[in-house]
Amino acid sequence: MTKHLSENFAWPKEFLWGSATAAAQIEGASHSYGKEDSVWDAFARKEGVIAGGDNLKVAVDHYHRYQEDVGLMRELGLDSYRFSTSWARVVPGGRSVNREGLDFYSRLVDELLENGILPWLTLYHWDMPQALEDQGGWTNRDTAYKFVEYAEAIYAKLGDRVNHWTTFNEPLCSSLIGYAAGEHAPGRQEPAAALAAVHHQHLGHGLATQRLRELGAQELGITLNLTNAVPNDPTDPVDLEAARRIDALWNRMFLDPLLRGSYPEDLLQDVSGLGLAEVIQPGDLEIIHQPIDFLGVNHYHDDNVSGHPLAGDGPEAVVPTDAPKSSPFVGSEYVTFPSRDLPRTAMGWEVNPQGLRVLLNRLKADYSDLPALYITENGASYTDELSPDGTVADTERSEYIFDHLDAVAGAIEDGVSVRGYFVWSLLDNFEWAWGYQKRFGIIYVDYETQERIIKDSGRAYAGLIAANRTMA
Ligand code: GBH
Repeated sequence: MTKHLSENFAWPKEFLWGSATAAAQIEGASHSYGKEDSVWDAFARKEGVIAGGDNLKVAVDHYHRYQEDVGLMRELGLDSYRFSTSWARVVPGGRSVNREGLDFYSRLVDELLENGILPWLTLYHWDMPQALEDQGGWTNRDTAYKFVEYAEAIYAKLGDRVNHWTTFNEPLCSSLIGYAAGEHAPGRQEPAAALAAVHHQHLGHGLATQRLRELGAQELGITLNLTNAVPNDPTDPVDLEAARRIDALWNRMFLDPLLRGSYPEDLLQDVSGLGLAEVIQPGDLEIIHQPIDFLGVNHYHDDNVSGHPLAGDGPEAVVPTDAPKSSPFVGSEYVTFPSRDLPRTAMGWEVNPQGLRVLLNRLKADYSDLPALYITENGASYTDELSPDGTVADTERSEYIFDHLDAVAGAIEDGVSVRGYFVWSLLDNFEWAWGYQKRFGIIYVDYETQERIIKDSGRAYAGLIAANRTMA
């Protein structure tokens, strides 16, 4: 690996070094110990929606191997572990609370604390009980209230030991990709439903934040995936307009209600006719605009955006109607993402680390009430080879991680308050629509034997953490 600024940077003393996973991607035991179908279990049974026909039944068997996995976290020297609880495990069938499910998370939290690792808990990383989806899922306003009941159940069990609570992980994905593009569960392709899903997740966030605060939760926040929308040609008004739309839909549609208590005006215009305004009830935005203690930022890549000219002129201009509708770009289906001359990961995503510095600075500049920032996900998929000597020389992943840490260090130098970094992911795991074909772990998993092997990137990351501990 080449030398990086982040290796000699004076990281803030309290900077949190972590790694992240999500329940559905690692646990397995998908129909055991009282757990029933999540939307992802049901989705995976459909023909042709998951690469290789993969499913979540065993995943990386974390449910049975959590002690070994916490041992590995300790070996890496992690300060904190970001994980999620499964709604479908804790409230199977959306009915009553499953004690066995809660006990599992209780054992996990105890194991973490005994090993000196701070638990960083996310309530929703996409695995709603299928029974609730059958009642409309996130298009149904009641789901926001059901989410609060689920949050209360978890808090009652773990509130004495968990201080860091994240309501949602990337509501963009579980709304736009799940309900509009249909590439994620529940696999619906209905733009209006996707916007209702956005609003009801926001509402669920606000209500749960209020309730957990009343119950005494210490640190409350949400995680968003944020992506710079870069105009392909910054001198072309068509590209600038396309980038504005994507920024409104992918970033500001989430940031503004949470941090300002309103949806962006330009977004409301872009998606007018798709029912968003109709699902917003009086008082909702006050609930959504709860004070939060941190904002989690997931960042992987920038989007290079171009557009087609609008049909018509001035305020009468409209998006051409021949646009493909089955896309996550609700109301902006006509935009295109031309490829640039940049390296790419195995996902095909551009590698452009300084984009993260730009993004963090933009958040600081645009939101006066910005809470503390944590990078709650950043990482990369590459084709890993397990060599005969039992090592994985994933130099590209190490470079990716350290290049992004350089960008975080740069943002801290610029005066942005970034308090921690969680690598995605601790373990190779079920990569949603890509099944087990894409590996993101800093720990390799042999899917036949479930053997875990720390990759070179994991060792490099552990080295950085250790160096900072000595300096502190
Ligand atoms: C995260 O989402 C998830 O939280 C995590 O569970 C997942 O395993 C991890 O990332 C890796 O995928 O349509 O080609 O322009 C990632 C968020 C949002 C990143 C959509 C890619 C668009 C790619 N993703 N984004 S494209």
